[in-house]
Amino acid sequence: MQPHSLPVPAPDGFATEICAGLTRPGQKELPSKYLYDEIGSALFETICVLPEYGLTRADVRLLHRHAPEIVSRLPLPVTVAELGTGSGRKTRWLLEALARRRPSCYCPIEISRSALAMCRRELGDIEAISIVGYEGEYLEGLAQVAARRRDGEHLLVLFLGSTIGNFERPAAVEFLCEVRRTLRAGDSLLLGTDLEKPVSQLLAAYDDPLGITAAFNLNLLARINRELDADFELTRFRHLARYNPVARSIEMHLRSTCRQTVTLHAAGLRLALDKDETIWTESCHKYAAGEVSLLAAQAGFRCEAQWLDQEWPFAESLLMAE
Ligand code: AVJ
Repeated sequence: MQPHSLPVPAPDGFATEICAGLTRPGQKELPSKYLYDEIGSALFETICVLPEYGLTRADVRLLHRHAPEIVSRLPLPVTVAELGTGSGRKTRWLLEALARRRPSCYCPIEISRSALAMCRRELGDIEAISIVGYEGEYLEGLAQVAARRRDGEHLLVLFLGSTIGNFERPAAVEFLCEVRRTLRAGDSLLLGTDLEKPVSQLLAAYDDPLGITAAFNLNLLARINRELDADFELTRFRHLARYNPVARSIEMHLRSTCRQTVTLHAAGLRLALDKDETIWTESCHKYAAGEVSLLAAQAGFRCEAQWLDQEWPFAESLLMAE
């Protein structure tokens, strides 16, 4: 069966959000969700197989190992909605375990069209799973999935890969509250979170010797050049990854190596950067395993079960909407 796609109506906020971030007083910033155009998504796939970046392998190991138990804890029938799928590869085990119990619907929600296409190619062959993709923002897509559910059908929301780590801690709670508001009691959320580990290990994971993460980060400027007719000179910027011990996050920045001006022609913006000034592009927050259930409780979820990876500290938590 040919999976189909329902577009989520969303105005093109790209230019607006890029300009807002670059003209902020003080620290300039760019939204990390825009790292994932076609090139960014391909670079991220490569990051996921780097020896220094154990996060994705830990996530996949946990899902592979515990898929039958995760499914056995869910009230059926269930529709699975995934927020940000990437290639969709790690979701296979869960969907296969679910399909053995009951034919179900899988709704990937992705802002990146190329990731959505990758996900369809990757998971389209699983029998007894029908795919309905949503191209758009997480909460808008989720609201549409929730609006289309049938009577007696539960929802399982997947938020894997520690994408929640991109939020500051208070914003993470607020986001979980928003998710909870679209759910009913008895629905559930499977949340993947990367856990705290030695800083040296984290820095190696976010500043790999091959420079793939640097390319991933710099591609955001290249994307702005392509899409907003801008003239960022990529050789005048350096990738920077640093640990923020207060926020307990890895921060990614792009450091300007000289005093320079940049023009974003399509957005009508001219920008001045000082030598060593940085543009903040991403934060990746790290959690303590016990912290997840506290976070969840603040948002109206009860932690039903948690699975930990020993090799690369990472947690998969099954949270039930109360
Ligand atoms: C996709 C947000 C989970 O935080 O590790 C990887 C993104 N950035 N290397 C992460 C990322 C640089 C990743 N998340």
